[in-house]
Amino acid sequence: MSTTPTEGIEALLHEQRTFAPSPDFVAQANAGAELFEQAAADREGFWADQARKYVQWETDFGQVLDWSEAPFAKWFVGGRLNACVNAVDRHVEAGHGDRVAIHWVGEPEGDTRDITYAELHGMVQRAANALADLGVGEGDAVAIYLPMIPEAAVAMLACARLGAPHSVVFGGFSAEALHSRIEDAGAKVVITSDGGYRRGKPSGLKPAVDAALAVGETSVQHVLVVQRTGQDVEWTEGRDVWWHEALEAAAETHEAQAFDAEHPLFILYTSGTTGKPKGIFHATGGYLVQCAYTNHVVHDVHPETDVYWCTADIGWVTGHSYIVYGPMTLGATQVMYEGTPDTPHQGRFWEIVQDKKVTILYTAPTAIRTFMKWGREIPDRYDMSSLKLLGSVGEPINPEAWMWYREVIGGERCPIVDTWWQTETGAIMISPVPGVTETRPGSAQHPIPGIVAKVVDDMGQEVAKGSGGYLVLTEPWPSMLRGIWGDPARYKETYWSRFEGMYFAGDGAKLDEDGNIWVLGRVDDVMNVSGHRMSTAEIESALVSHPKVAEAAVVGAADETTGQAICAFVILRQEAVGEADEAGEGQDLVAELRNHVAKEIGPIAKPRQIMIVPELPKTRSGKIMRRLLKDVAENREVGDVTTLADSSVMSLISEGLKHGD
Ligand code: 6R9
Repeated sequence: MSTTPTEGIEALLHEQRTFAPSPDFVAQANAGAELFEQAAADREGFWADQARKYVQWETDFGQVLDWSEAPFAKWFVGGRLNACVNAVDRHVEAGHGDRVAIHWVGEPEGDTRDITYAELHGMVQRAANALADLGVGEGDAVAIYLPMIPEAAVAMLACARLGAPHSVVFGGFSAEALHSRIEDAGAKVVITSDGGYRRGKPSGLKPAVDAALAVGETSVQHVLVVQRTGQDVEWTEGRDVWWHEALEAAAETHEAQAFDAEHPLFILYTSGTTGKPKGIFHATGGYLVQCAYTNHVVHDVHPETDVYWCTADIGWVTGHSYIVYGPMTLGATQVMYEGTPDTPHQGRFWEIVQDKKVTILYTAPTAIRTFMKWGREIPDRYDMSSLKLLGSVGEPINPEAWMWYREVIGGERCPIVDTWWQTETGAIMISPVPGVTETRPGSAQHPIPGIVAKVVDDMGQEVAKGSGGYLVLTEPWPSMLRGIWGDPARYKETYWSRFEGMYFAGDGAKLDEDGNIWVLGRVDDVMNVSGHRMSTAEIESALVSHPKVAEAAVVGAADETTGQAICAFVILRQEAVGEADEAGEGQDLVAELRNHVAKEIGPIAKPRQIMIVPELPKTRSGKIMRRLLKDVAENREVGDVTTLADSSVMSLISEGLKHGD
């Protein structure tokens, strides 16, 4: 069985099975083959049509794309709009106020809320007024650090309503990580909650905000606190404000103003190849257009009839584009779930699908592989006949997981869309179009209409069918990132310098004989753990910040469930070596280091394995040869060591590890 995304890729490319959509699906599908023709005939004209179809403009745009200062793009030039009005107000105005926007399912059983578009409208207006009362206005950044509760979506939309870029920080990140993100964006307000539920227990969030703001000078003037768990919180008078009190005190109606299409909508931090996370920022118009368009043609959302569920956390880009901005701009009904898939039992997801009659499910391969491990008896207990389409995102999906998803979850009737995209691309780029494409297990297949993607070799030349190379985007697209917050040079350098005039995605890919694209995973020092991007450099610097660590090297090793797992090799400082040698101390130290990483970055960054070694393999120029460490971490015969400065290092490492067992 090939269990990892990149292992056995040769075998993958011989995958011959294809699945055509059923006539029933085709008959109701939002998109047909003509969409490809329209986009190919006139790409910019095509995007102009989508922009006017999916988004309500306060002022229509003139020029579709201004690429004169490439790679800095302007889309829908001169257009003015309000993202929140598009996601909320206009559905109420169109008479759909009674439609449920969010079927919210809390982690504790029975803790649910249904929120209609009319109710959402009331909430975003009050929240916008409350933020304005705290001094937030156009261009002021707001950090959001919340669990998966409706207020997270409301907070984002209220910011958008004011033209205040939001920066959502995943609730699993530590105080340290939160601090650097708050300060990099210069956030004026932080929106958080007392806590959230995780695996049946309340756990605190506000303490991390308090700690993040205690680090030193801060740009933050106020902290808005949602009451979720009711647990005790420390309170800083004058700074902290209860969300419910602020909303109650705020005016009921808020007149939204339109902003320029290029006005920044949000910043979202993602791991890069250096230790410093990149603040990716997106502009309002193009982003909204592509989110709504893709949610309509790829997920095939029919707002009047579907119940859509994207299982991502709002702290990741998938939650931004496919919980908040895509589905809500369409006026869809969706499920939002607070907890983990195994709380209180391993059938929780399927129980939700059954109870809420979910028709479209969008989740990640790591979750699918976990469900496979738990066994099909669990989903088999539930009635999932409501499902009509399944989606996958975040990492390559191996054909076994794809087939299991199709058979066990989709009852062999639902098309699967394997969607490739990134925080930077803002919305889906490569994916089957479900009423058109004959799907092939394990491949994201082809760019969607309006997008141009290629696989190129080292020299930037397109590769032949059957060959591999780098995934690039050769034309700008509406939801493309507009830059890295405060660092235009890094934007150019990271994405636009590898190949002349092309966006370098950082992923390796192959073309099969039929021209399908198979995305293989990162070719840089970014790992993909359960669909979350983690930088080797960031974890290395967290390890080295521990007083007992002299040097660290981190690699992503293949893992059956999480795709990749974090494996760290650590050289101790001289004074710590003796200590670790004493019986039992080594294990304690490993635990201490894992906790240290959790404290610095967050529990998701905890290495699966930390190996204490006497040396690290380096080239003569001093570069750590992660390839060799990967061999060790994956229990393989160590590869070519001829470029090592000291070729005995690898045997030293292997010897040390054997004794260490
Ligand atoms: C949306 C999201 C982006 C990286 C990307 C790639 C990997 C995402 C994938 C996929 C293969 C897919 N990735 N979707 N690889 N097939 N369908 O995940 O954004 O967190 O920025 O990660 O995830 O390596 O470069 P982000």
